[in-house]
Amino acid sequence: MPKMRFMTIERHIIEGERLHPSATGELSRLLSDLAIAIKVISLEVNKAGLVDILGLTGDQNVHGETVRKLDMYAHEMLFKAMDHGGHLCVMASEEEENIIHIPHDYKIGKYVLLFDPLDGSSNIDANVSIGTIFSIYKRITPDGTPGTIHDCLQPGVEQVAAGYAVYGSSTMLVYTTGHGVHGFTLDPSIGEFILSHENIRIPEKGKIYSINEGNYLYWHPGLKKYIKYLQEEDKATQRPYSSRYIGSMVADLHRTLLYGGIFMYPSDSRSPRGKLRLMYECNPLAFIIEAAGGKASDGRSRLLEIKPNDLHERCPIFIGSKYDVNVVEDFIARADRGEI
Ligand code: AHM
Ligand code: MG
Repeated sequence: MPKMRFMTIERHIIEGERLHPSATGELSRLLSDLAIAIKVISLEVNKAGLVDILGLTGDQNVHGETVRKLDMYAHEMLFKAMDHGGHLCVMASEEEENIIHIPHDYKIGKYVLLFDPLDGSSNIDANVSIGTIFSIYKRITPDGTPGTIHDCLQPGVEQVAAGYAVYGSSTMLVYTTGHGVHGFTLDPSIGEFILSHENIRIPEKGKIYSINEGNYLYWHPGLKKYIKYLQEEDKATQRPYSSRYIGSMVADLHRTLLYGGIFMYPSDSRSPRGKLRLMYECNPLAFIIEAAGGKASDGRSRLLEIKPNDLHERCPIFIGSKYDVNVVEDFIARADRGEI
C-alpha cells in the first residue's frame, strides 16, 4: 500500500515555512486566511442552483460588465476574511475600481493582495467551473503606513505567492510561493483542503490548444498560421492537436497545468490589449505556470516582466508548456518580420 500522508493545507503551509529560516509566519497566516475565504466561497458556489442567488445585480463593474450576485459575494467575502489579519497593507480586486484600504482600526502589515474573486462568472448559470485567483506581493512603501497604488503596481516577477481555486467537480486550491506548485482538494465531509497534487510539473510539450476561435478573423497573421499549423497532421510533433476551450480561464489553465499544451487570449484588431487583466488573471497564473516549469508570454516577451501602469490594464497572454509557447512566439516573430 502506498505511503499516504494526511497533509492539510495549513500543515503544508507551515512546513513550507520551515524551509525559509527568516520567515516570520506572516505569509503563512495570510495563505491560511485565504484558504478559509475560499472554503466559504466554494460553499456558496455549490449552493448557487438552490438559492435565489443566480441572476444579475443590475450593477456594472469597472469594466462596464454586468455583475452577477456571486461575484459580489466572493469579493466581499475575500475582503472580510482578509482585512483584519494584520498581514496586509492594501488590497485590489477586479470588482473594485480603486485600491482597497485596510480599515483604520486594524493593524497594517507588509503584504499586498490582488484578487479576481470569481473568474469566468458568465458560466455560473450553466454550472460550468469557475474560480478565484489571487496574487501576493511584498509592499514597497514604508512599513506601518497605509499601502498605496505603488504597492499594487509591481511587475508579476515580484510576486511572493499566487494561487487559484477552481470550483469544479470538486473544489481545488493550487498555490505556489515560487518553489513548487501544489494542489489541494477540498474534502467536503471534513471541510479541509487535503494535498492531492504534490509538486505539479507541467509537461514540456502538450497536445491541446485552447483559444476562442470565434475571434479568428481579427487575429494577428502569425497566430492564424500557428493555429492552422496545429491542425495539420505530423506524427513527429503529435499534430493535429486537440482543441478545448471552457471560457473560464482558471478551468482552462488548470487543465493546461495538468495535461500540458497552450492557453491563449491574444490581442486582436478589435482588442489591442486582449481581454484578460494583467494584475488579477495573467500575472498570478503566469507565476504559477513558471513555477511548474512552463512559460507565459504576451506573444513577444516574458509576461511577468511587464511594468504595469494601471490596476485594471489588460494583457495578451500565451501560457502553458514551454515548447508550445516557444512555437507560437516564433510564428508571431516570423510574421512580424514578413517571413510567413
Ligand atoms: P471574467 O473575469 O469577466 O469572468 O472574464 C474573464 C473570462 C476568463 O475566465 C475567460 O478565459 C475569458 O473571460 C473568456 O472570454 P471569451 O468569452 O471572450 O472567450
Ligand atoms: Mg476574471
